Amino acid sequence: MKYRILEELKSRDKEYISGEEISRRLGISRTAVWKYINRLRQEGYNIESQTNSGYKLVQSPDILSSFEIQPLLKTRFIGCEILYFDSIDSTNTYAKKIGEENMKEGTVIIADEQTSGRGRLGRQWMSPKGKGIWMTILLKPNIAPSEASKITLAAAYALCTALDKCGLDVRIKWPNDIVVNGKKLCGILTEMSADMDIIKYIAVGIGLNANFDAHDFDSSIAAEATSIKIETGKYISRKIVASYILNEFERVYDIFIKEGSIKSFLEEYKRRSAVIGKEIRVIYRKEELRGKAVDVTEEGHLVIRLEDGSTREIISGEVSIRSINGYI
Ligand code: BT5
Repeated sequence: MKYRILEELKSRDKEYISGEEISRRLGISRTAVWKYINRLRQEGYNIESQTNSGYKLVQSPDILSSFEIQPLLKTRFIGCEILYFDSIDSTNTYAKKIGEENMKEGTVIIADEQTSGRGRLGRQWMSPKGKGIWMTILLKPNIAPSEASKITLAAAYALCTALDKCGLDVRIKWPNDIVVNGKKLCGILTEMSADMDIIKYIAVGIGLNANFDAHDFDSSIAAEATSIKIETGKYISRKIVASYILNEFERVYDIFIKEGSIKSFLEEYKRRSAVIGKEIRVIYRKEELRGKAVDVTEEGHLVIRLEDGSTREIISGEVSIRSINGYI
């Protein structure tokens, strides 16, 4: 009911609608209307009231609910179901719980805050309230499990094209980081449940730092992390950025599924790579490799030319890359 009242207010486009009209249209008492209006105010909706004119929506908060995001989507299936949480342990953990159930492909889980946000290999992901976009896209692709890591590449590429729209020049630090000016802006955590040759579901978790100020970062990551606000100097609307990401993700994912390959965006992906052409150090299954990153293959593997001149392909998912001098 709360959201039906919001719809009524939004339909007036910043003009007043009387409490009596809302109560008549929705079949509830005027006292009930008043109560719901107060709840919306508590959520951050700025609603003015005037004795003779009624209520007017002046401003909506930057909430990542389906109600706020869905009108901005141009997608067929990504985000058609959005599950929004004020606070959750981890959107990926939740996605894994519901992934086994009959959830629709493209369901998106978003939280304003994560209390146990996860990175790869049990690492922590800092996800404070209201500062970022913490979301997971649930997919059920009909592809071989061995192809799944390519979805991280597709997501990274889609994030780049989405972040272009925010005026940022971002780069991909293979396999799962998006960086800007050498600092980490966003991380991707792709998790899968599969039988031998069939995928049950894939959870693509995206953690994007939106409105952090420099002092908001924990001291352990402050030197390596950045946000859209720090880079552009402007507060951004998270719901708009979230909609860019979901729109772009569906576009790129559709290409990948239709063509069964990352070929059509691989060149552009490589152009945006933060590592190709750089001397890097790779920690791969506790072994340290040093060399030059020279390519990303159609399989999504990183090719390194080692110091002895031989080349080695590193598969996605188990690698940390640190340049010889620091984070990137
Ligand atoms: C990642 O792991 O970069 C994947 C992060 C995925 C987070 C999303 S949020 C929505 C969804 N739900 C989840 O629970 N997770 C996903 P990795 O490459 O392992 O990087 C983790 C490392 O990044 C940490 O060890 C820190 O050094 C650093 N880090 C932690 N929080 C950060 C932040 N907010 N910004 C930048 N760096 C961060």
